[in-house]
Amino acid sequence: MAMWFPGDKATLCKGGHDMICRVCKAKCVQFLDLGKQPIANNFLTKAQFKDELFYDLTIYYCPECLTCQVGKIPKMSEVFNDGYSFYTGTSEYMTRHFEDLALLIKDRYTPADPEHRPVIVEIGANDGTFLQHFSQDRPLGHWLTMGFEPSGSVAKVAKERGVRICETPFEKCEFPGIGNWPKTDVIVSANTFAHIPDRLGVLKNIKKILAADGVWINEEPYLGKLIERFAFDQFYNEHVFYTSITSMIRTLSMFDLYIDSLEFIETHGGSIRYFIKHGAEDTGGSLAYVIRSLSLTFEMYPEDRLMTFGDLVQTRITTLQNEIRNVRGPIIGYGAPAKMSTITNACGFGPDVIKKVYDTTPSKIGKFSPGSHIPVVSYDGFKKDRTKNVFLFIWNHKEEVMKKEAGSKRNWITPVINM
Ligand code: DWN
Ligand code: SAH
Ligand code: ZN
Repeated sequence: MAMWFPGDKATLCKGGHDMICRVCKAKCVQFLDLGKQPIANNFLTKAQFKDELFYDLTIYYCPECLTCQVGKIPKMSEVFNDGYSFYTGTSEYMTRHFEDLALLIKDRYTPADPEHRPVIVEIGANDGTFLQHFSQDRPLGHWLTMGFEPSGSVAKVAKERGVRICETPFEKCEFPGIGNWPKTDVIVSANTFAHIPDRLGVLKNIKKILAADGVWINEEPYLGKLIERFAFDQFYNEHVFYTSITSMIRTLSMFDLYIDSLEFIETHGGSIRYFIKHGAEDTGGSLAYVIRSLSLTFEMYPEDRLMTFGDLVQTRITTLQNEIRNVRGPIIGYGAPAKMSTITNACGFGPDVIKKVYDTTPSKIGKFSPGSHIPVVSYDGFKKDRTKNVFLFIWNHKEEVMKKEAGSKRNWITPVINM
């Protein structure tokens, strides 16, 4: 049975040394406990309430490689399967983002030698929003492609879009198990490297298939932005790792990989796009200098900062509970992302607090949010619903939402700050 008692589950428990780093095997230190949480993307029917799985959502950092990571997590097959409910294509902004990335790859990485057929692999291809630009009837159709996607629900949509999919988890694939897979010119992973507990397995396979002069483009939310915005809703079971530039440098160097360049991007609440290559950075190079300086400026004293951050998140939860308590009149939700699971369960917001949440994903509509059991209803009814107070769970899509809802007079409530 779900528990909705504010504060009950968000008790502070710090300083434990009972977890081994998934990257470098050092002892990790806990800096945040977000209590019992359900599987974040597991939107469920009423009949499924009684069998719902909960786990303890605790967040650690590693004092050696500085990688932040969750403690215990459910089995991968309980998370990424035929019922997986996040579809990249639900956001127009993200759809354009991935189209732009395909164009960037075309411009920068089309081989000079017309005889060489370029090869691209995507890890976490989801519904094919990105790789569809490389399917046969498209201008980039001459690229040889493979998308790795273990979640059957989204893989099906990718295949319907003409994308070649391998449903084996990337790190488990035995190359050349999928035929004599050639060396890969470009590997793309967006919001996926941080999802795979066997980080070393991923890196091992990347080393195996990446061409000597190939590039691995990896995008993921940036820990620095998460801290700045108090975006504690980014903590949930799917997000196993929370990366800083420093931790990325240390992890990659274990595999003789390095960050050739990086870009700060706006997606998913503030992310970094890393361009990673074989070898070691040129420590005398100007770019390496900039990257090191960035990590030193933003990521100094990570231990102190993370412990303090853990405390501040607890305060933030209390503030959010008070803010919601003081709202006059009913509240409805906008968007039902995985992040809503962490917020509603950490703050104790059930349907008594947020009556329902409007969303565009067909497989979520008619179901209930994990743990907090708020009904998810079709976005089609949103405009007719005159409720003034709207909790914007998809704050990371604010620009897109505000464009869509321009002119609608609402009191928008966002859970993050410093936007
Ligand atoms: O890392 C991850 C990112 C890439 O996507 C995954 N672990 C899971 C997922 O995170 P999320 O669920 O927090 O994603 P979003 O993109 O913040 O939320 C998507 C949800 O919002 C979907 O259910 C669709 C819905 N939506 C909507 O109802 N109206 C989205 C948009 C843009 C809208 O206008
Ligand atoms: N790249 C997309 C999807 C991100 S969600 C985007 O940025 O929108 C994470 C995706 O990674 C899910 O579709 C999930 O099924 C997939 N995934 C999870 N574990 C994986 C693994 N071990 N190998 C490959 N893909 C994986
Ligand atoms: Zn470590």
